[in-house]
Amino acid sequence: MQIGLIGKANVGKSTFFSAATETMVQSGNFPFTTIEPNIGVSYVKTECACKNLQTRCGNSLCLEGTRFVPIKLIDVAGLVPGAHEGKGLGNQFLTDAMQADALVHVVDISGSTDIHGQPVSIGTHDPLEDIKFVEEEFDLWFKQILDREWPKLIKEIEQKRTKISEGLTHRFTGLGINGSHVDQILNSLSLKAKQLNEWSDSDIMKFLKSLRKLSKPMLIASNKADLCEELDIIKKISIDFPTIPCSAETELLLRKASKAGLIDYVSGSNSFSGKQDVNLSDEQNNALHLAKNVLNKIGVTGIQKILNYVIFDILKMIIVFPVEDETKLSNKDGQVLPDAKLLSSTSTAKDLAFIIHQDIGKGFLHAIDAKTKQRIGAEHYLKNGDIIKIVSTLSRG
Ligand SMILES: Nc1nc2c(ncn2[C@@H]2O[C@H](COP(=O)(O)OP(=O)(O)OP(=O)(O)O)[C@@H](O)[C@H]2O)c(=O)[nH]1
Ligand SMILES: [Mg+2]
Repeated sequence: MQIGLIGKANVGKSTFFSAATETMVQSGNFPFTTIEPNIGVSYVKTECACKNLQTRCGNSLCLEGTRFVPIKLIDVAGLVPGAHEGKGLGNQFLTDAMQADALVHVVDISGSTDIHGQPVSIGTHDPLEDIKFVEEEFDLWFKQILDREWPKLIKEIEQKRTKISEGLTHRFTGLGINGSHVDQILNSLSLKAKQLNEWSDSDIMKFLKSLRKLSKPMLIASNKADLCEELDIIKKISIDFPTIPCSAETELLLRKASKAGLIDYVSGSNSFSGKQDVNLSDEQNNALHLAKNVLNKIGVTGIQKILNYVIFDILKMIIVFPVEDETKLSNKDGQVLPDAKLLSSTSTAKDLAFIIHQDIGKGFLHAIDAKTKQRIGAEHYLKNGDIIKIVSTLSRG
């Protein structure tokens, strides 16, 4: 699973990335600090299956029954109006972003960055403008790709060398779009039976917009919320766009302080605590005081909430714990709940087998639900929190 961080220049994408991945990348209060994409590992936070057991599993990614499951995060260059035509850093940005399964659009909600990414006074830029222009850049870029191919596509269909759905899919496969996305949109817009040369401009734009929304669902990260006097703007945005307020800078500060052993803080918490035996400098005290004020204002820093929302609420993924020994809930080495897999909510036992290993999938016999001890078949749908043993002719080891 990969989540892409996108948005105008200088809104805090790299700060979000550094905070979420604990990998320091360059950030700065000027546009185009990032040119090449940064790729790193972050985590979504969920309940570990050991929460209901007598003892904790002891996995290094489990903290007292809270499990951290890895996901990939990609931080790309900032976008300017006209990027689809190559302005700013051009449309390489768009190609990089399209490698993701979902997008987090980072917006400076405090209105202190203008459309070109230059710092301006708080509240002087309307963040809604950014949301609209970024979506438009994607749509215009999709349109450009399709326009280029349109005459060829019409010819292929006329000569019966391809069908509408196949031909369209082919034009977008490099962008992580598949036949099922295209089919769903053609059906929902009743375009399947309409000849391509009869499609109006409005049909084309509706198709492309819907295709983008379905294949790259987007959440707005209302960043720099710490700078806002009041948060009414977020309510306004949330009427039309799903959004979560956040302060990437505060999350980064808390993670650094926690890593340095100055405070106890778990990402996603609404508080942190100082350590008794640690003396803080005035500067550190001030910074932590400011961080406390931010948490009082927005509840949590929002970084963890955003990643969790994308994975569980937007992409509707589930977590399943594969084990090799269904009584000890362990692998062959005795590690309890050794792995937590992120799966789509329509995954079956056999899908899990293939995700563990191609050979395990090919030799799938049946599976065992370790909680109920019941045998389950290949087509059995898995649910969140399941602990599953796969029985396969080709089981490893
Ligand atoms: N107050 C505040 N400042 C922030 C926050 N997040 C980032 N910043 C600041 O905003 C500026 C830009 O941050 P970056 O992370 O470099 O922004 P970016 O979107 O990656 O910028 P480009 O790579 O140039 O597109 C830096 O000065 C950050 O310290 C936040 O939550 N609150
Ligand atoms: Mg950056």
